[in-house]
Amino acid sequence: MAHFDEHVEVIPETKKKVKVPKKYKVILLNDDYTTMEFVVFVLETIFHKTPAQAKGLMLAIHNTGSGVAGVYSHEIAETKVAIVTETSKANEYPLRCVMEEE
Ligand code: NFA
Repeated sequence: MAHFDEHVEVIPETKKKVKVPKKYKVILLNDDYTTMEFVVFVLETIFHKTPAQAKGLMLAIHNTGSGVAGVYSHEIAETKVAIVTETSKANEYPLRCVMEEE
């Protein structure tokens, strides 16, 4: 008697802490060669800005050197950067796009 549990393994509790996912700013950088029209096109098609928002943001990037096109999860931000970079290269523009932790 009193030997029911002699083969019972005790498994240590594993981590169960919930982490708040970080957010990332996707930033476009000004340059002297990319056309304003192409930047507006990128902002409308890849970042879903209205024509008025796209024009305003493009001018802000042109005037200040950079601007935030959107804020996303790590994976979505990486994908946006890749799509902007590939689309720019395909159109022979040097437009740069980077991500930065918010
Ligand atoms: N500076 C570019 C031009 O005058 C326009 C531009 C805006 C480029 C925003 C990149 C980002 N044609």
